[in-house]
Amino acid sequence: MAAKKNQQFDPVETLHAIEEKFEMVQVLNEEGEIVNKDYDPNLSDEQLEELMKRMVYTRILDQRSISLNRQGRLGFYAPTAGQEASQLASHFALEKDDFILPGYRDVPQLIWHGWPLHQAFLFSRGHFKGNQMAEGLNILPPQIIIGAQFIQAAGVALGMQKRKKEAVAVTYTGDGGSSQGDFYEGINFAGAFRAPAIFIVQNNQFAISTPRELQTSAKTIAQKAVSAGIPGVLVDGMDPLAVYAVTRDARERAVKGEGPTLIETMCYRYGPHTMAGDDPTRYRTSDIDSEWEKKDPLVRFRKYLEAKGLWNEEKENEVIEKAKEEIKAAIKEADSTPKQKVSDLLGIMYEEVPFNVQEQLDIYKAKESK
Ligand SMILES: Cc1ncc(C[n+]2csc(CCOP(=O)(O)OP(=O)(O)O)c2C)c(N)n1
Ligand SMILES: [Mg+2]
Repeated sequence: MAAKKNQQFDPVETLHAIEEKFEMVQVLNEEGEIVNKDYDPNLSDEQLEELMKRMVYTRILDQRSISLNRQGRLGFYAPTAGQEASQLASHFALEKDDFILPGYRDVPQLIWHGWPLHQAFLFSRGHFKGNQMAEGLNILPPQIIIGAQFIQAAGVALGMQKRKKEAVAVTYTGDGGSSQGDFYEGINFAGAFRAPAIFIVQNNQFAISTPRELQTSAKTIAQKAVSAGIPGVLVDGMDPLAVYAVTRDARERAVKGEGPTLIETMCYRYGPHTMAGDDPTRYRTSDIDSEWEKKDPLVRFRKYLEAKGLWNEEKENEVIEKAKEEIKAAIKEADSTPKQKVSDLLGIMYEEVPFNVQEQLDIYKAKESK
């Protein structure tokens, strides 16, 4: 073997050494058994049951949203099945004062943070009322521009730091989002200021049809944290206990003033990218689908809770019925919301309406009153 140019430092070896360090954190295996006691967040029985309820509810919400979309009763919708642990167990580690900056697939976290379901439906329909958040509800509407929320999260976190709030800004994007410039700017800026932010990349293996392997040479997305000088964690995103544990740790560090964390949740979306005509069979095989279905977060958590005597069919059916009823009531409420007018859109943009917008507003109001 040829002598190395520099015996002190081998960049290729260093890269491999760093990459090897990013092992995936798992607490609950596919059989629903605890495999890493040290990382077990030791949730109470009530908490375990609550988290299961939220995951079951959200799976039903996803199924109903897909049907409602097919019936033409919803507009934009990005399916969530497969990502329940990644979404809901990370959210479960947060507090009400924490601020969420979601991507378009992150409706479930917003619902559990307090976004009324009928508003989520109005958002899907492009109705302005879907985007008007109640005072004290610390969320932004789902972001459509990939990765943009990472920069905003750095800003929100910095604001919290300046106001000495004991809270964090939490943002979500996908594996594709981590290829955007905004991703790097966001984590770097938050790192530089030690801002209390948690950056979550839900690596569901595809950015629409582009597989993860074609998006970056990096072995993991979590290791990108190293370039920003912040901690990065790779976690089994189909394992609710592991996702909860790493998010809670990240939150603890953030509120202690130790700065942001990047979390990569390894997961999968079972459905299409959105309901706007994507056909996953053109870029994924059914073998890959079934490999991931074996890792299903609901199945493994159900097994775990059943073994503890905390879950059964009756409880599951109760949640399903409740979800169906609430979804029905919410869609009714969305249906009874007056249709939006052009004057509504112009009227909500400014605290003090500029004269040129006022002119247009008057024209539209006159038209609409006819
Ligand atoms: C800046 C920007 N570029 C491109 C798009 C089009 N687009 C919408 S979703 C998407 C893929 C995103 O994939 P990923 O970040 O992995 O999230 P996932 O949909 O898998 O949850 C793209 C490229 C966009 N919305 N914004
Ligand atoms: Mg993706």
